[in-house]
Amino acid sequence: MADNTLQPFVTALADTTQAVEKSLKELLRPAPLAGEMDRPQRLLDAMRYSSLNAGKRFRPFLMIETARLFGAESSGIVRAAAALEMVHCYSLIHDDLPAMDNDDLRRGKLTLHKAFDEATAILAGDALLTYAFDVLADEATHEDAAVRAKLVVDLARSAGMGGMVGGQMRDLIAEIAEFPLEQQDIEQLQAMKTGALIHFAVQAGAVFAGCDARNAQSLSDFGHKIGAAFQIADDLLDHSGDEATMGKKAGKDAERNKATLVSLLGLEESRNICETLVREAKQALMSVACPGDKTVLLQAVDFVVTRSS
Ligand code: GRG
Repeated sequence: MADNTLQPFVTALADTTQAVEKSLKELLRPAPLAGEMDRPQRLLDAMRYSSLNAGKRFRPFLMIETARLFGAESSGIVRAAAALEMVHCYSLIHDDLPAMDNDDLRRGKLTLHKAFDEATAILAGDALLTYAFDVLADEATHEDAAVRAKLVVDLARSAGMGGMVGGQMRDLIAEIAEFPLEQQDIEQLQAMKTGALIHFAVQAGAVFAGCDARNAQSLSDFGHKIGAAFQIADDLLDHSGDEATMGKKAGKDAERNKATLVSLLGLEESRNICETLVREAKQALMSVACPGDKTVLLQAVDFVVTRSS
């Protein structure tokens, strides 16, 4: 996965993975909550299949470590990180459907619609998305209702029509467009489709930490830059990565005529843009005034562009 020189980051990511898996298991238990009538076993199985024991948990890591910069640590932050991972997993489930990318492999195993069936995959995605907002709005996530409301609104705007879903729409339209998109349109599409949830991870960490406006702005810049670098690195991996290591099909972007910087500008220019984003992300992070150690987040920036899956 990551290069060995990133050891503190690798350890912190493993800690996040363990904490978030535990929280997801607990949240996806069979017993219904007050107000729920029942949790159908097949739906729970499908939700668990797609959200447990896999995935890098990079977004939860960003949320938890951003909050930790300011000494904020709580079981509520882990719940919020699990909620974000649920939204991410829903997006992957729906993205893999025949009506979208029509993929057979995700995180090294059969996609949900292949392992179960299409209707179950749609419902599992719907249920993960809905449940994420339940988790954020619950008092166990934060005692202050205003904080919970902010998390809910921020996630809705990052994941919805003006964020991830809107970006996915643009992505699908671009596949069949007569002319290739221009660079700034691709950048906006990617900021919406991929960047918005990554930005939310950092933004939510800042909310839990109760950051002042200046630090929140620096962290927002950090979130945007690391999100943009993440997507370009993903496109570079799709072009030259190894299918077995990635746990998903490679070469899909060219096959599906995806609008990417790699297809528009080529490998070298895309790598240059990615390197610039890495520098700018680190600068934004360095300008945050906080008591905590920034090492693992700085290393996370390097991980984004050196990862092999
Ligand atoms: C269907 C509403 C809807 C949105 C789909 C997430 C997404 C939008 C599409 C996925 C296509 C894709 C591969 C985008 C590139 C960036 C990305 C989200 C990669 C997957 O995230 P990772 O690498 O995955 O963090 P893991 O499996 O490690 O969690």
